[in-house]
Amino acid sequence: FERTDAALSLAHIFFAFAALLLGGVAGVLQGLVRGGMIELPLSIGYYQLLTAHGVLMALVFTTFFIIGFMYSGITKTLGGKLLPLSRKLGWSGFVLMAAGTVIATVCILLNQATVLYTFYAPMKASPYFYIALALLVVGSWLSGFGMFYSYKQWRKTNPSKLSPLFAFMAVVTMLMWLIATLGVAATVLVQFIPWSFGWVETIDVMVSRTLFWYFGHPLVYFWLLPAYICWYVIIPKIIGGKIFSDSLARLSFLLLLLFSIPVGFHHQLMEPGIPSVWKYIQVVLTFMVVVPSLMTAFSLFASFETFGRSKGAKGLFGWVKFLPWKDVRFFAPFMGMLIFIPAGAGGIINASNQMNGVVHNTLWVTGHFHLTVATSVAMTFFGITYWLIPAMTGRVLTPRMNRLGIIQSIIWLVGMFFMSGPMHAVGLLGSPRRTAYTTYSDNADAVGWMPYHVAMAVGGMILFVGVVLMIYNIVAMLNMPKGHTEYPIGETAEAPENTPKLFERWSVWIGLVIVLILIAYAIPFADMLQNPAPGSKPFVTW
Ligand code: HAS
Repeated sequence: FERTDAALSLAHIFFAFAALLLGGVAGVLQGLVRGGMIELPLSIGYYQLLTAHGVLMALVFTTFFIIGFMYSGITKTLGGKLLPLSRKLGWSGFVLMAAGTVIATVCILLNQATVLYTFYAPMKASPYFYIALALLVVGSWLSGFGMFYSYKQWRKTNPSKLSPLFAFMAVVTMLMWLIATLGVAATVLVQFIPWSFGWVETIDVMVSRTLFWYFGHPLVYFWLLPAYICWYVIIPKIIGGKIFSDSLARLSFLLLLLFSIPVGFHHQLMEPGIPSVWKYIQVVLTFMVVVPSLMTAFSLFASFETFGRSKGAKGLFGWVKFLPWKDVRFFAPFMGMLIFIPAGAGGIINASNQMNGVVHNTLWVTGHFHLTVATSVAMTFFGITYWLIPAMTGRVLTPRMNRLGIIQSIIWLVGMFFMSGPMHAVGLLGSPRRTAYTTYSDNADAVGWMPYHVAMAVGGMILFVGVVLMIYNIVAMLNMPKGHTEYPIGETAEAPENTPKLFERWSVWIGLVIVLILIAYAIPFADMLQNPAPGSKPFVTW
């Protein structure tokens, strides 16, 4: 890697981990407050901390890490050097996103944006918070354009070749992000900014929630897809095996692109104002988006098993013992995969209309996303960090750092077990999410929830140790001995030439995404614009 290219990715990664640290402090404190274990000084509020925790960890840590990681992979696989325009776009994106993060964080710390990370109307923040969010989104678009540009130029100079799998997957991820963020950009620019400046008096809550969730569900796949890039492309190389199938990997990403957007209503199943038939259609599409994840599970099992058998493994699970358990680059992401099995099952429960009635707005949902994004995705990102930083800084991971990495991963797993387990259980007992410490005037049920909340807080403290150790490890990695660290990119078992050319006909895939979005959203959204919720004025009349 050239220094300037490495600097771009590293800037993103370091910024991401700074956000993780700040978000972690806010996270552990809000957990202790909720469990009734501490009271906050200086009139700092529970919801203020919860907002800081959600925004910094779920939105900032992820976005910065993902862009830094994908830029590094684009550089590596598309010629080893970034094109000047891509580099410029990458840095401009970084500056805008960093500015947005700083402004948003200041607003939250000043208690001017205590609206949680979903910033649902009619909770109102300072207009500067929404402007900051817009900067974050526009910055990420610039980075996306930088990646598209590199990919397009590569294809121009290699017209007959199939693009590298990593680059293809990064393009799908950023395409999905671009299409999805149009929803959040629309609600921020057209609704929240004018309303928070006082230029208009009211805000249509139903429209804003719908635009938010049009973005909000693909947002979770924006977190997941880079983890899948690691699982598909990087992990086979680390274990010494091969990618099971290039076509299957590409097809699963294309299916994720198609089905991850037109499903936002599964977050709104309990909301009035959306006719059941549209909820039903989007639930069906939600079950479609599960398919590429099942394909991913199949492909991973196939990669592991093929590798194990090539080493002489026998029996159904004999291959397990041939995996490199002592290598943190494998161990951390693998634990993420393992946890994704129950995490994904939880998602399928959420998506089922009747069961959603049981779990919606309870701590179960918080448990679900601490397994998905905060375990499967975060642990994969940690695993990536243990080779990405050495590869970018020209250093080699020492056995001691490797051990510390494994210890950090185990701490994370134990912390999540204590936190996410009780969240799921107490959610089923009815404990609501996003609620400060209360016993509801010593109501017996609410008092019964308290031991679970204390267990969650204990989990939060263990996780905080995990965050601190991760930060220590990152700093320590900068002082490791100089040397070459491989950027692990796997090879496919079968010749990638067999992959259908259709997979890179973007007009077809973008066209299909638009059709699916129109089927799922056009009529209910137009209906919403004309027939507002009671108390709201029509958004438009025609
Ligand atoms: Fe979700 C709520 C449905 C996946 C994140 N989700 C949330 C929220 C977040 C979130 C943040 O339908 C809360 C939003 C808020 O604040 O209100 N979710 C799903 C479904 C899936 C799903 C159907 N979610 C995710 C992922 C996330 C994420 C991924 C982050 C990264 N989710 C919902 C619904 C709600 C929801 C409702 C709304 C709830 C409500 O009422 O508010 C699916 O995509 C899951 C599919 C996954 C699988 C698992 C495949 C397993 C694999 C691993 C293989 C392992 C190997 C290793 C190979 C089918 C790929 C094994 C080795 C051995 C040795 C055994």
